[in-house]
Amino acid sequence: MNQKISIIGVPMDLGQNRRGVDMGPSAIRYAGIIDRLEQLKLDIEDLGDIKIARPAHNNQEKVDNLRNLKEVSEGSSLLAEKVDQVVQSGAFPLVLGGDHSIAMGTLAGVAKHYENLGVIWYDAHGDLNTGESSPSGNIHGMPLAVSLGIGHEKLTNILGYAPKIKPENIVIIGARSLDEGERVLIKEKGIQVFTMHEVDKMGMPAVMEESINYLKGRTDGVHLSLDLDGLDPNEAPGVGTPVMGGLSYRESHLAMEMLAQSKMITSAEFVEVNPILDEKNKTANMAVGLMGSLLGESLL
Ligand code: 4U7
Ligand code: MN
Ligand code: MN
Ligand code: MN
Repeated sequence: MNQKISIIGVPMDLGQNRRGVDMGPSAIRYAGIIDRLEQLKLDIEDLGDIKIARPAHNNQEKVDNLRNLKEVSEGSSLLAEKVDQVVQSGAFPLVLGGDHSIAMGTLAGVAKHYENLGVIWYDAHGDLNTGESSPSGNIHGMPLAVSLGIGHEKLTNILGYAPKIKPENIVIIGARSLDEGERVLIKEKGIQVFTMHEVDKMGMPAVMEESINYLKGRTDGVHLSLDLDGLDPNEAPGVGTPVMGGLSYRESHLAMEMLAQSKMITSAEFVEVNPILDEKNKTANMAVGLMGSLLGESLL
């Protein structure tokens, strides 16, 4: 039987304050994700987009330094329910963002089904802030902390349970912009991080090999959360929070192929594609290339 892949779009842009990332799912579909995956003899089902609120108040409302708390929490809850159904049905959820706040919803829906869900967080950032530690109040900088049960109850309690994941089951890859509170949390919780320093020193093959071996022994499923800003902005300019000195497309492509070979990935999301800031849909095209590799494209 062919693996069934269920695609879910999440046009969410309320987890940060640059408009346009809500068009990410459209841009990725336009870049040909469905055809690309159908060529891999996978059974593809597009479930369309989750309905996201469009507040009339210009998105600046903050509660406890959490911008658009209500809308972000509601959007992620709807996503969580959908992802939960997809995993329950035996399909592989492939979530298209939208800003990275949606990872709280994806993880809520997935983690229910595993004792020890592993997470690969491929990102320039740690996304480990809370309302207290965040310099911006943007919830897209918080989903990994939220999934550890750290943060506002409206976020940590999505689907009625917390925490979703354990710190020892996380690997962050590509980090190069960490806030003070995030560094403290990483040390305190013993989270594995391969910053750009380690990637440069060890090379991507060794980073991926170590990450895969680390997660293999301790997890019963692994979610890939890939923020396109993990890539270098020269190659992937269509992101809201670019940080120079990032991962190349080729390194990322290799990383995806190694994950495909490991057969350990059980769900994935590709987030933060912002077509308004992009050049000719380059970043969405890159996302599609990476998804193809992750799902087995270049393997014989
Ligand atoms: B993304 C930031 F301060 N850390 O919290 C913050 F640098 O999902 C950026 O990784 C967060 O794109 C970036 O606002 C969130 C900032
Ligand atoms: Mn990021
Ligand atoms: Mn992120
Ligand atoms: Mn970003």
